[in-house]
Amino acid sequence: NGLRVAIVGATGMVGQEFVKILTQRNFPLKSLTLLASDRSAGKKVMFKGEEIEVKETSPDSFNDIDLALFSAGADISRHFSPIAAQKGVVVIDNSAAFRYEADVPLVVPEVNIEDAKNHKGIIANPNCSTIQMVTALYPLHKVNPIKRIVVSTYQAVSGTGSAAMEVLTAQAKTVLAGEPVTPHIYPHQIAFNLIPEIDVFFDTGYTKEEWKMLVETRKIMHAPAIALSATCVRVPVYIGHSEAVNVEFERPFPPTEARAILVQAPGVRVLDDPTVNLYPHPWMAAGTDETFVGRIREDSSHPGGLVMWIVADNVRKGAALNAVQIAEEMLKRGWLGG
Ligand code: 2RA
Repeated sequence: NGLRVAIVGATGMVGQEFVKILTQRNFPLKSLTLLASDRSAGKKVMFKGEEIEVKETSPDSFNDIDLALFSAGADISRHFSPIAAQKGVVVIDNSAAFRYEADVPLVVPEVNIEDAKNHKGIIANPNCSTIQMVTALYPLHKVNPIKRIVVSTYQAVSGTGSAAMEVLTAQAKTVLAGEPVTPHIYPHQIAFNLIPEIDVFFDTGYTKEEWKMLVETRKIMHAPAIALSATCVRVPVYIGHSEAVNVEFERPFPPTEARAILVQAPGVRVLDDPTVNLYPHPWMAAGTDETFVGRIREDSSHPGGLVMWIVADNVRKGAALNAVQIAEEMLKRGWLGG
């Protein structure tokens, strides 16, 4: 038994994490097909001690497949996801291609797995910065509805891909050698710097990454009235997105009550004791599966409001793990395979 799974974008950063996570979680596999562009076709990837050859993605790639995990960019998803879905494949797509379509579920398992039930073949994986934030905020929203969120993000370069990680390394060495840096991939030097620009700018002055946090949070939490303002910043960190979040609720929310709820929340780990410098940070979060929360305190600018610091591995919970968890939960409910 098990599922016939295809990974599209298998040689990319998230694609490789899919392979790792399927192994780590012992996902029930009947077969694993690794797909990528013609440039990557022929590469070998180790899986459970065996070498699997990467094939070029084509329509026929999806014959006899039950589940396809996509992380190959929006263009590839837009082209191949409907072809796969037509063949009866369940697609979980990590790109932004279908996230905002009304009839495509946008799912964080700890928040709205029920939405996955009514899929029409494609389920969208949310943006990494949205996933960790709603994983932490939804348990609070359930007991005391959120009215307004102000969030600043500190996003690792792995969000851009493995080439961006190499750029950070190279630029750091260049700076330490006292030589001038030529910007690459990013509009400015990223080593020892901060870049408040992720994705394109809109004429509102917000970027598309900031817009995604607003639209996706409302859709996942079924809370169209939530007000949200985001500032998304690229930081010289390899793995792990961090977020400073101010939250206003319908009623005052004492930090002690919030902390007690978060300690029980699915997928959340509270690390919050300033007396021993205990709070999450990207270096400790990289490679883990949880969404970490610390620095929980009353918002001094809005009595009854909360401020907190949320950190997660953007390649795992922010992308590959969340998608695999959707598949696991669908399997449990009989919405997949069988
Ligand atoms: C980023 N959230 O961090 C975007 C896409 N992964 O670049």
